[in-house]
Amino acid sequence: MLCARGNAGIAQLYDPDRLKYPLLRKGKRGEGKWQRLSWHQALDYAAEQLKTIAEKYTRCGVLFSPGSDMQSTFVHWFAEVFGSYNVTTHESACLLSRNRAYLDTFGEVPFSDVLHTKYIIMAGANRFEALITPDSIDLMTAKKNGCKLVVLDPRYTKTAGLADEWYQVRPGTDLAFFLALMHVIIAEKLYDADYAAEKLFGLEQLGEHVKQYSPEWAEVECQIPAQDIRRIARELAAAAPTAIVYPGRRTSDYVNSTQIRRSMAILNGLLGNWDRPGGLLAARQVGLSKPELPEAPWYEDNPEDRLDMGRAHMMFEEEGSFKHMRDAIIEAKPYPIKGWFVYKHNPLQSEANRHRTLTMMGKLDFVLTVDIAMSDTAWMSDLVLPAPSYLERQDPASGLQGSSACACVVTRDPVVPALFESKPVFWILKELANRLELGEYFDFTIEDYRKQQLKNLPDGERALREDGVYYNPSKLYGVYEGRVYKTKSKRIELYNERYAEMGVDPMPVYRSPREVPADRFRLVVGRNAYFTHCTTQNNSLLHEFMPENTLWINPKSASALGIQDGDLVEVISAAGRGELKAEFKSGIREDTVYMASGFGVLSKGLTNIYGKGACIAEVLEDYSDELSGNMAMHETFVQVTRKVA
Ligand SMILES: Nc1nc2c(c(=O)[nH]1)N[C@H]1C(S)=C(S)[C@@H](COP(=O)(O)OP(=O)(O)OC[C@H]3O[C@@H](n4cnc5c(=O)[nH]c(N)nc54)[C@H](O)[C@@H]3O)O[C@H]1N2
Ligand SMILES: Nc1nc2c(c(=O)[nH]1)N[C@H]1C(S)=C(S)[C@@H](COP(=O)(O)OP(=O)(O)OC[C@H]3O[C@@H](n4cnc5c(=O)[nH]c(N)nc54)[C@H](O)[C@@H]3O)O[C@H]1N2
Ligand SMILES: [Mo]
Repeated sequence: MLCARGNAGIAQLYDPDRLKYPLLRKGKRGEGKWQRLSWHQALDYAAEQLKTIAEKYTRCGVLFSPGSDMQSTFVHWFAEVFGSYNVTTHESACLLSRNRAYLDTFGEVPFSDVLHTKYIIMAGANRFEALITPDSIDLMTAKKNGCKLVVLDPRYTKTAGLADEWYQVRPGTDLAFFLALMHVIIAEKLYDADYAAEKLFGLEQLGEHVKQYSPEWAEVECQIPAQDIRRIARELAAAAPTAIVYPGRRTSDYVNSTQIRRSMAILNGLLGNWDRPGGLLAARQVGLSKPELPEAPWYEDNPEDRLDMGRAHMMFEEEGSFKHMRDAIIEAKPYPIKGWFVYKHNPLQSEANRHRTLTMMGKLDFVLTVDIAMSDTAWMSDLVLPAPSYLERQDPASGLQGSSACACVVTRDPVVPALFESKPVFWILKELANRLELGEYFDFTIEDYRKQQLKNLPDGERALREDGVYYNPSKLYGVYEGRVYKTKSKRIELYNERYAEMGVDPMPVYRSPREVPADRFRLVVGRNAYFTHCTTQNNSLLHEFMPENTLWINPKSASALGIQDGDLVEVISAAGRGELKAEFKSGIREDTVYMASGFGVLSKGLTNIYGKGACIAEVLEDYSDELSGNMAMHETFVQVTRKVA
């Protein structure tokens, strides 16, 4: 199960660039002048700043952004008792559009039973590089067992390389492909009519709607041959219900991502694969209990809503949207935010349009970052607090579902004591709570918390202690028997009435993406297997694999611009620019370029990578999905020119 990053974890633990003690900014933001503080001084200072902002701007004047790890739950809890509902995480740069689409089709976000399926269409996902380890392993096993894998990607990824069929789809047009698949399946009546009558809502409307979307029509849009679309539709239907249109993971790509993902969800509905072996399964309950905590206080003077409220049609209430939050902070509308508590989140590298994030930070009086390294966001903060890495921490228990079968409870105990003066965020929050007269809400230990979480799992504590993991042997298939879907119609919604009422297309309507101008390329983003987002680039072991990022460019397009393999090029968009080496890749479309994230850092505290490569977050413009407010990172066009050395 260990991938390169897990194997290289020890170099993260002993990275000489680790943050070692609390640091207070001295010079201008980003100047890199720091004063070492004791924990006592640092916490007093932070509490003072938070109090001042709360008094002047209400408690919602502080934004919290907890990235995802097993202690971020405490940051959410702290925000709640402190009294701010302005919380936003990395999720609105990740998967919210997919979640929106599945919730609005099935009433919940499913897992795919990759291991047992016979046919998978994977579009806009790269499971053999963007590793979700159990799922990636399942996909490999399924393939060995004869499952057919069809991949759509404008780049020849490792997943494309191992697929049975790979289509270099025109970016932003997957919707045309999926609508055409439905066109064939419905026209040729390749679905299970009894199942449809019982479980599906709106099949008639869908049938009418997709009449216009023939494979011949789709071919012009997505550049996948009509005969292949027709054949794939028939193969898919023949394999159904043991067939999956893979729901995907990071779907922060287009302005209509929710509708693209909804077309995939609807197609899954038509395949009848829900709750069946080799299909889409409901998330499993692993049996953790929610610890009892005191009721959070209510603050009368707070504004009515989150700051980003209403900026997109259907945002998630607890998540909002980083993009819209940032816009609202810059505009100070409808009210000002002046403080920012950042935990394990590095928006200056992970959110599109770095200049905008810097502008937002310019509006803030106090930015506090808790990290293990001097990330770009830490570098631009006022107070930086050192945290222990995952090998040095005790964490609460956490439910984890890596694949359909792998639903388990995990936890973490330290392998080595915390290095330097690093302190877990739980401790930091407890100390801050004490200083803000909120101590009663943090009057527990992680051990107490974990005990409460495990109280309904008789074998839980033993399993975690001895096996390191607790598997809940709950039922995998058929959990929806006798149950209704959590949708308005109580069925699988091919047609969504709620959308129609809100003036949103109740079934996905195809609109052609903006044409890439002749002298530009579309920039797309994506993972590689060495790095976790923008975290492990500076890890000395992984750094050897990939010391800098390059611009993937098709040799034909490059040659037309006088660019040779390895030349330094400048990449310019309306948002920003970067300089990096060109790398010839014959497997990327001629109208598309790609670069990995996490390079071109501002922080001089990341000594292996400072000065290397370009920052994609600077180049990406800040489009967003119209429905969910999720970032849309594949909408940026760039100009590429050779730099004369
Ligand atoms: N090694 C590693 N593994 C990870 C992570 C990591 O940081 N490192 N992060 C984890 C996380 S948080 C996530 S969300 C997942 C992400 O997992 P995925 O969503 O599977 O991964 P991405 O790399 O974002 O892959 C998106 C792919 O879509 C392609 N693409 C771009 N435009 C289009 C288009 O219009 N149509 C189609 N069909 N394809 C297009 C891109 O070229 C890219 O290969 O990975 C997880 N696994
Ligand atoms: N260009 C581009 N942008 C993207 C993506 C992309 O593919 N390309 N993917 C998007 C997706 S899917 C996601 S999920 C987001 C992820 O975006 P982020 O969550 O911002 O990225 P990470 O790199 O996971 O982590 C952020 C910070 O956590 C710190 N950190 C790591 N371990 C620990 C720890 O144990 N404790 C503490 N306190 N800090 C720690 C790291 O040093 C880093 O500064 O990025 C999104 N943005
Ligand atoms: Mo993600």
